[in-house]
Amino acid sequence: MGSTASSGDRRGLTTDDYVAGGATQTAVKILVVGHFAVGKTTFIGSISEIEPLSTEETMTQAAEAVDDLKGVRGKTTTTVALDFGRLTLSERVVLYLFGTPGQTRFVQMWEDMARGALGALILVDPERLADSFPVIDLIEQYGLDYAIAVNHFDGNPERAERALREALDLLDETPVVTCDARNEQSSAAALTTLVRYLLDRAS
Ligand SMILES: Nc1nc2c(ncn2[C@@H]2O[C@H](COP(=O)(O)OP(=O)(O)OP(=O)(O)O)[C@@H](O)[C@H]2O)c(=O)[nH]1
Ligand SMILES: [Mg+2]
Repeated sequence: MGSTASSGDRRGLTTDDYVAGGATQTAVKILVVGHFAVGKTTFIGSISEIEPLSTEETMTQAAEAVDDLKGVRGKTTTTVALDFGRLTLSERVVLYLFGTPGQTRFVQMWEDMARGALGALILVDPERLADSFPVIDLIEQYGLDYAIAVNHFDGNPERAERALREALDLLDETPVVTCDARNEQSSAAALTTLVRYLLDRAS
């Protein structure tokens, strides 16, 4: 779990650039989404300054038939409702992170989750790119701006960003960052990139 945020702009953002005059703190809702087993729970767990709410359940044999465990070593649980965490990005910007289950059978939850969100960080496993298509489609359908965080799993070869952009059919302006969801700094850097992008677009 991430450490408690200290005051000041420890993520390198300057507060006054991003918060309307007079406001002391702005709460920003961000979705952390991605296909099954891409690292959503790990990501929120690595960065949340509060004990993350997690709804992990042991995977059943029934789930094994539908959830593709190929390439996912030693995974025994899956998120059945949502992950929730909080990150104070700067003195005045607080992110509320909602991790949505990756399996398409949970898609009805997305409607509620997407409401009021400023944008989404889409976690992508470069070895399972096709699994990200429906996730990206959904986020676009809800009209949310997003950045891509390529979660680098051990032993996977590096992928050229250009090839990945083409494979995912991304707009040139869509930010793509690599991250290790287990690492607080790395996860924070991905979120900072997303928030900068969202705020630039909003201004
Ligand atoms: N090497 C490596 N392993 C990771 C990384 N992120 C997650 N993992 C591992 O990948 C597995 C799946 O991670 P989860 O965080 O459960 O993935 P999830 O997207 O929440 O999965 P669901 O909720 O079931 O869809 C776990 O065993 C993690 O320890 C990463 O950045 N690098
Ligand atoms: Mg999960």
